[in-house]
Amino acid sequence: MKILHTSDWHLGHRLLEQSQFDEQSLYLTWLLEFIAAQNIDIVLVSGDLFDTGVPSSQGQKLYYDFLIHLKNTNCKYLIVTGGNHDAPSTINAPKELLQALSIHVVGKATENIEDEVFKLEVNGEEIIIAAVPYLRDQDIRRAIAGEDSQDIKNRYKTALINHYNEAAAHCQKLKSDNTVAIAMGHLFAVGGVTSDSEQTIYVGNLGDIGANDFPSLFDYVALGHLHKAQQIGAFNNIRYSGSPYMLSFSEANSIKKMVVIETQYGKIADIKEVDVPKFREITRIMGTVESCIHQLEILDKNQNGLTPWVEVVLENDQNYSLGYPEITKAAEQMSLEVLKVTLKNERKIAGLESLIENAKHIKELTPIDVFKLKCKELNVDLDNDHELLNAFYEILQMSQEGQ
Ligand SMILES: [Mn+2]
Repeated sequence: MKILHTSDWHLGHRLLEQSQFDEQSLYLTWLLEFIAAQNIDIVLVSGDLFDTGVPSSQGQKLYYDFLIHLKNTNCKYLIVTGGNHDAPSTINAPKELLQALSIHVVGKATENIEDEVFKLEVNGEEIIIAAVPYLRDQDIRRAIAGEDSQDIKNRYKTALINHYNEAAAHCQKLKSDNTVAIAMGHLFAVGGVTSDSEQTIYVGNLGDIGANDFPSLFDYVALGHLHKAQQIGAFNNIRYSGSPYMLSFSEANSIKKMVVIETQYGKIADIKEVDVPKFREITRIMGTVESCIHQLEILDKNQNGLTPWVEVVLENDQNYSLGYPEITKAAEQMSLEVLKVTLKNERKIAGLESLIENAKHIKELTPIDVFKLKCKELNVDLDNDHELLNAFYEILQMSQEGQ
């Protein structure tokens, strides 16, 4: 059977206040054709189906239209888990109705782990899916009741691992020898063997888990949360599919992917990345005012598809107040849109510099130390903002991977 792993559709997402409805809609139309042409049996969406907890009616319509059209393909099952952007109640509201259509939704961690595990059958072949959603601290804390309360720093991480172990134990009960088991997840997993040196800084109270923390029972782990497609360290079978279209200029020029997993005789026979077509050019150009205008002209000539969106980053020696109107004026003549013009090094670091001056040399500080100092300076309470710290770790890992 063929399983399609996707995540992070972020339906309803806007880029710099511009609606991305058009590329979302084109993606879903293309996806339906892909599912039909490739005879996909099961589709997985590993979290962040919607961009916000209260999605726009337009975003919801995209989802429900997709579900209706999916019924016209040979796809037997769809499994959707909630991500950190989703409101569990939004995902779960139509649960019973969707279940009648072989669509399973898990908006948040369930009371009983049994409710996150699905044993499915496609043409006589069985498969088990542990549809683990994004695990909020308050949803899984019960899992560590009675454990060492002093280990507060690692309690969330421990709870995460416990949750996956419980899911695996339940899969084991349902599983015969020739059954593939797949786990889903929406979290930040640290790169396995290749990033050992950085690994220690990612633990602590964030609870990020590494490739080795996933129970070996799972033949494949279908992750969401990071928007760039990637495998975790050396593990070909633990992957992020990435988002199917660009959600920020930082992803400009990247190729969007999905993953197709093929099983045969109860084993994984093939894991293959599939490129998603680019329905809109979203790009970032850099240079002097003159060079940027030249690059815009080239882009304008070569465009196809939806109106390209561009971020222009001017070199630091450029005069912004002269360059900005010059660029927007030039762009008015073209059929592309410049959404943002910035100077390369706009952010001021003076505040931070004075902050660490009396502490120690900056080289003695880790990036996380610097980030914490900066948050302190801005009166941001990091202890109560896991998401912010999590986002920082993500960016840090990406930059260390040289992206
Ligand atoms: Mn996401």
